[in-house]
Amino acid sequence: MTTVAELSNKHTVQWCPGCGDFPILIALKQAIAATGLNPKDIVVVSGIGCSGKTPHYLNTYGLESLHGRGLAAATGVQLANPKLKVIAVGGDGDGLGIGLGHFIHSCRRNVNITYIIFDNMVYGLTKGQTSPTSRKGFKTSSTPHGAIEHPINPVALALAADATFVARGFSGKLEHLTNLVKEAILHKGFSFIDVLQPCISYNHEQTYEFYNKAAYDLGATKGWKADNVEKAFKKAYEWGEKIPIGIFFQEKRSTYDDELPQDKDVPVALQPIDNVDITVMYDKYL
Ligand SMILES: Cc1ncc(C[n+]2csc(CCOP(=O)(O)OP(=O)(O)O)c2C)c(N)n1
Ligand code: SF4
Repeated sequence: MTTVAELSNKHTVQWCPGCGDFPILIALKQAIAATGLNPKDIVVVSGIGCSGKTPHYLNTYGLESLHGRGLAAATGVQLANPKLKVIAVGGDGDGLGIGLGHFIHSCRRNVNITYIIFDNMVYGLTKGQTSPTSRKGFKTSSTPHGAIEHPINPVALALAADATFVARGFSGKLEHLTNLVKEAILHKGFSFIDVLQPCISYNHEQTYEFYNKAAYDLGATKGWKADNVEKAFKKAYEWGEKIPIGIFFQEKRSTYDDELPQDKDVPVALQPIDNVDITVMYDKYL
């Protein structure tokens, strides 16, 4: 059994004091510990951003890839060795701006990875520009007169792209978030969590106070079942005085690696290569 302490390392965490990234990191550690997974079987892959630093702070395998390419790299790792548990993390700018295509395709392919968006509705690392989830009218250095675009709804987008596990968390509700991450890790297929996360430096609208007032637990709502995509859509658009958090939708479907003939017997990463004569390939292609 892995403990939270064993998942921690000595790297200095470089987030601003009070950043909503901290509770997500704790939730991730607690959830991994609760699943009983061995850290040597886990790979945490990120894009670039404040949130992209997460793999550095965990005692698992990790890869900080390129901005917007976390899911592409994570897919490669998972397909090369489906025995690994791959967790992709990144910001709303990373995953819903430059990386948006990867997000939609990962959902519909049902790649067997967990994907957590640290959704602070702003570009944190580059000092506070408007992101794809910023509210219309949100003033930043890149939109001094207010954002003119309508924001993306990540939960609705994941539902539309046929993800098999779609959830929303809030970094101010640690126990709830830990459970969500644990359920997402245990789900077979693409499990997505949009985590509402205050950026105390560059977003003074979606604060802890804002979410604390509005967030309520969908799972504790009488009669709620996360098995109906139409009902999930309706809930995904509830935003304002009340904001639902929890699992919106979950279903079983074969995963991308289930369908790949190359992965059926021995995964690519585990195939013996000692006796492979690569000079044949050199002669043919070089
Ligand atoms: C290809 C490329 N384009 C742009 C950048 C600059 N860049 C780095 S992080 C970032 C956005 C960060 O915002 P977000 O993804 O929301 O993550 P956060 O920092 O808020 O966690 C940008 C534009 C980059 N590193 N690479
Ligand atoms: S800039 Fe925002 S997201 Fe980045 S570490 Fe600071 S508070 Fe967190």
